[in-house]
Order: sequence, then structure tokens, then C-alpha cells
Amino acid sequence: MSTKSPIIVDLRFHPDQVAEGLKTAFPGREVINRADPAQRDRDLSGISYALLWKPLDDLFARAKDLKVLFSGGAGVDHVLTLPGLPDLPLVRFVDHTLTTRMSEWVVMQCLMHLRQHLAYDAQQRARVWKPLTQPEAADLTVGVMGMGVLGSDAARKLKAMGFNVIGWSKSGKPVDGVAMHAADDLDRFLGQSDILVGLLPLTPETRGIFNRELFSKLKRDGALGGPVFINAGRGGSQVEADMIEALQSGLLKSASLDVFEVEPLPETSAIWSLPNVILTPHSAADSDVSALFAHVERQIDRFERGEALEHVVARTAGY
Ligand code: NDP
Ligand code: OXD
Repeated sequence: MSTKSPIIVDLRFHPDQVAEGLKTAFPGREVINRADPAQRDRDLSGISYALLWKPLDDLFARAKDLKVLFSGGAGVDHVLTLPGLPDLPLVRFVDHTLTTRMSEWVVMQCLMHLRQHLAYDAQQRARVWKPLTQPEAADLTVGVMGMGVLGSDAARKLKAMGFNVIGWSKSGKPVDGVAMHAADDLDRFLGQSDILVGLLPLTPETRGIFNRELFSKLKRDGALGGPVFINAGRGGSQVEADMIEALQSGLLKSASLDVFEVEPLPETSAIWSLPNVILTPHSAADSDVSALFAHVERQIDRFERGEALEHVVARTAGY
């Protein structure tokens, strides 16, 4: 009989990976996997921990004795808006596997725009052999909005590729080797950015921040011939009607998008067929389930030893 307190796992992603990962995760701890129909109606009273991502509607009504909540992802907007959310510590997912994946995606997208991949892709399909004028990374400034765990790692790796990198965050707190701009210095930051990378959490302050006015403030006379917008934060931060118009009118030269106002992106969205957009299905940095379970177990160990939990979300700030 296990002496460790059980955990509820209520994750609406990769059910096969979750089931497989749970075979070895949380040693000595009973796991109630609510993605398994056979476990959905289990008694949840007396259980202290829940790991969740888009949980079933009845979770909080049935699990009345929770002490700590764990987000299945780095972003917590989906947790903070859950009906009936209890006032408990919420720990988000921070792990090098996720950070590394995001930086790979961001660096890849910046390089695709630098190396004019969209134009060469179109030329390949039309069987056109035509080398284009090629600027270097050092000719461009990448502005990263959101310089937290993900933004600061991506900035470091972009610098290693030779890009000039500047950062924008609420506090403007220093990040090694990056010229930082605080929230009230947005216009100056935008005016220097050839490529804008969004790695912001979705909060009331960041909802709709990527709009026509913001796009019009980006640097326009850089080596790419127009500004590029890259977003892997949250789709709720972009005003898609403005963004589509900007991509059609040339206010934005091109974009890479991993996140959308509505996901999955509806089949009817004009974004699918914009020739100057690279699109991925919210897969820039998937949570690795084994790393996620190990991170949760580590935090439970800390909690049970009486140590402070790490990566706890500041409820009022919303991230
Ligand atoms: P962090 O909490 O570590 O960093 C958030 C950053 O955003 C901080 O620099 C913070 O500023 C800044 N920020 C927050 N609000 C504002 C604001 N109003 N004005 C200016 N700056 C602000 O988050 P992570 O880096 O771990 O993750 C960022 C987001 O990436 C997640 O919230 C999630 O939405 C998204 N994500 C997307 C994934 C994908 O696959 N597409 C995967 C994982 C995450 P300060 O430093 O001053 O606090
Ligand atoms: C996350 C995500 O927040 O995958 O981790 O978007």
C-alpha cells in the first residue's frame, strides 16, 4: 500500500503518451488518470494534488481537498479562467525540454525569414532558379516581447546566430547581453525591431496587444524590406483581423504563427492561405510528458518537505 498522497492527472493532450508516461511516473504514488474513462468517476475526496490542462468540468466540484494545482503547460491563462478555480498555489511547467523546443522554433522561424524561405519555396514550386540578395543576421534586429524563461533563452540563442537582439518586458529587468526595454518604452523598442517575436503570456494587459497600431510602429526600412511578426505566446494577444490586413497590405512583410485567437484554427480562416505566412499548429514547444511528471513529483517532494514551491503563478499578474 502506497503511503504517498495520490495525484489526479486531468490532461487533455496526447492521451497515449500520458498513459505510457504514467506507467513509470510518480513512483509509490497512486495516480487517477481522468483521461481514462474507467477512472473518470473515481472518488476524488481527500486528494491533495491535481495536474491539469483543460480538465473535465467536474474536477473542482469533486476534488474538494486539493492543496496544490499544477499546470500541464507553461502558460496558465487556461487555468486561471476555469470556473470554480480554488484559491490554491498554482505551479506552472518550467523545464529545459520545453524551453529548448521553443528556442529551436523561434531561431528556425527567424532564420527562415532571414534566408527568404517563403520566396525560395514559391520559386521551387514554379521551377524558378533565381538567387536573391541575402542580408546577414547581423543586419537585423530581433525584438523579443516577453523576456521570461522562454524569451530570454530564445534571445540568447538568436544572439549566438548573430542577430542583434533587444527585449521588452513588464519590468525591463536586465537579461545578460540584451538591451532591455520596460513596458513604458514600447514605441522605442518597436521602432528598432525588424523581426518581432511574441513570447508573452495571455493576461488582461496583453490581450490584443499585437494590433494594427503596434504593427505600424515596427521598423520599416531594414534589410528585409519590411517587418516580420512571429508569435508563439498566445493567440489572444493578436488581433487577427488587423494582422491579416497588415499581411495583405504590406504593413507586415511576413509572419510565423504558432498560436491563434481560436484553436484549432478554423478551416474558414484567411490565415491558412496567406502566401507570406508560415503556420504551425500550437506545436512550437509541446510539453514532454515524462519531463512534466518529473517536474511535478519534484515540486510535491519540496512541498512535503516544507520547502517553498517553485514557479508559482502570481494570480493578480496572471502569469
Ligand atoms: P514567463 O512568465 O517566464 O515570462 C513572461 C514574460 O512576459 C516576462 O518577461 C514578463 O515580464 C512579460 N510580461 C508579462 N506581462 C507583460 C506585460 N503586460 N507587459 C510587458 N511584459 C509582460 O513565461 P514563459 O517565458 O515561460 O512563457 C511565456 C508564454 O509562452 C506562456 O505564458 C505561454 O502563453 C506561451 N507558451 C507557448 C507555447 C507554445 O507551444 N506555443 C509553449 C509554452 C508556452 P517580467 O519579466 O517583467 O515579469
Ligand atoms: C504551454 C503551451 O503553455 O503549450 O505550455 O502553450
